[in-house]
Amino acid sequence: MFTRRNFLNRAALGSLAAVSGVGLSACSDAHAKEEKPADAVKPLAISTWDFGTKANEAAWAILTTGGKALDAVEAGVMVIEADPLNTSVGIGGAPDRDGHVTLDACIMAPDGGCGSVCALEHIVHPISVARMVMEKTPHVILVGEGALEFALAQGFKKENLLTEASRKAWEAWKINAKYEPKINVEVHDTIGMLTIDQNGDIAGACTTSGLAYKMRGRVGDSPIIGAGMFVDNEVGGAAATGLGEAVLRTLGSFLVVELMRNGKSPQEACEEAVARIVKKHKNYKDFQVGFIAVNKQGQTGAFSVQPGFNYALFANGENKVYDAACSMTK
Ligand code: SD4
Repeated sequence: MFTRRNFLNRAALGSLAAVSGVGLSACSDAHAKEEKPADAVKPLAISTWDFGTKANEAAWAILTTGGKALDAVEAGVMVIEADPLNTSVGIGGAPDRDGHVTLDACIMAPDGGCGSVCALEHIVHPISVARMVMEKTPHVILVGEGALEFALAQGFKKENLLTEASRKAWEAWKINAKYEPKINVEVHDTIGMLTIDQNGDIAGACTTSGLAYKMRGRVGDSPIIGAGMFVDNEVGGAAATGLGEAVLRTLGSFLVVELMRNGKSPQEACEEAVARIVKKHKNYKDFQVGFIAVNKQGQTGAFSVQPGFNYALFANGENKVYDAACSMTK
């Protein structure tokens, strides 16, 4: 069982391993591959991080009763958006350095339709606004005030997303006001999710409050179609978590899907995308990026730069957390 505490401990171990040059077994062997259920299953839900199990449960309820991948993926990530204790998604998300909680989200349907909101404030469920951008406008992305106006016009309620706990943490951060993204800890916990329904159709979603104490107006990879998430229903889907700037520079999720289109397995594709990021970033040891992927056959993959990334897979009726293999073992 991978609890949050375990996970943070693993992250700490990972840093130790990095310093001492000792590799972590969870990282150097493909632990996940050995324990994962057999491939080619549907329906299926896969989400970034251990809290993804809760999202998977909500998605599973829809998928197993004949629901669509798109409805399942939206319902899944909404569970995490509504959790005030999760400090990196939806309500309770860490604010920017000026104290505004600004949310990024995108969604993609099996027919290639997609919608996104960037830097949306005051709305608990940016993923649902992104879906409405897809379904009710001729556009793909709405940002900031325009996205808020659209959401309010669609009947979403304006709410305060800065919880007391997040406000206190921000006040404490302001004392030194250092912006130092840390590997794996709460500042890096987006939910990216992919679902396959009983028809074999694939949908994806990604939602986050972005990097804690980011500059006002900063948008990460998560709401950018192809960066934080991408689905091609003929091939598969991918989603990213971690330092958005590194994912944006390589258009990571699109890259994973294109690699699968060209014959790589989801696991190989995630590994290659991480290798690209490592190659293009001299400072790769200072940040985390992780990918999850699924292909049309229901095979899954996950890989990250650093130790400590895990993901939740609901397949064959079992909802479990797996450690992802990773690039850095020293
Ligand atoms: C971002 N990718 O805004 C997001 C943050 C994240 O896990 O994924 N954290 O850069």
